Amino acid sequence: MTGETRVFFGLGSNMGDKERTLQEAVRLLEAVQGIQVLRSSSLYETDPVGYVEQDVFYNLVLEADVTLPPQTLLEETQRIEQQLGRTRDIRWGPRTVDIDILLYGEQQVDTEGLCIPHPRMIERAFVLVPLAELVPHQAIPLSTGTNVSIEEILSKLAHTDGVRRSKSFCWK
Ligand code: PH2
Ligand code: MG
Ligand code: MG
Repeated sequence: MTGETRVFFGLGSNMGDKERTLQEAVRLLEAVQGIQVLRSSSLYETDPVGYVEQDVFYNLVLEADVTLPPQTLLEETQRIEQQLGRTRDIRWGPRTVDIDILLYGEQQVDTEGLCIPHPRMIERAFVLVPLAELVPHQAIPLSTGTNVSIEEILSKLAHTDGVRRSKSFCWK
């Protein structure tokens, strides 16, 4: 039995009943032995990034205590994505649900198929804004070997207007 690690997940949806799907995703994460969801950010409506010819997203960030190792956690999140009807057609394209592991304690993981901290999170307002709502002062270990707080990274982002707080997110 390993100890508990504080984990942050980024969730997104832009197909079907987005809010419902996100609630279902949280319920399925909670149901995994070794994952205890502690808090959720608000729900944000966000303009699509990367591939723009698609519907707006709902995004949120979850804080959880986890006893599973990173690779097992990835397998669980992928299983839940599939269970909720995720198919992988267009990179960065429409999805019923996307569950990304953003932070796994202070650990840096770089294996095939899994990179933590999530490599693109520091440039994505749809991740940083909800994450900053939960833990603004938390430091993110960067690949350069330095640690920078979420607040600080967010303050340097040029655009956050594509990320709009929608409402509180009820997941219990
Ligand atoms: N996810 C992507 C690509 N683009 N844009 C928004 N607004 N929200 C997302 O979750 C998102 C995206 C790839 O994972
Ligand atoms: Mg993603
Ligand atoms: Mg993903």
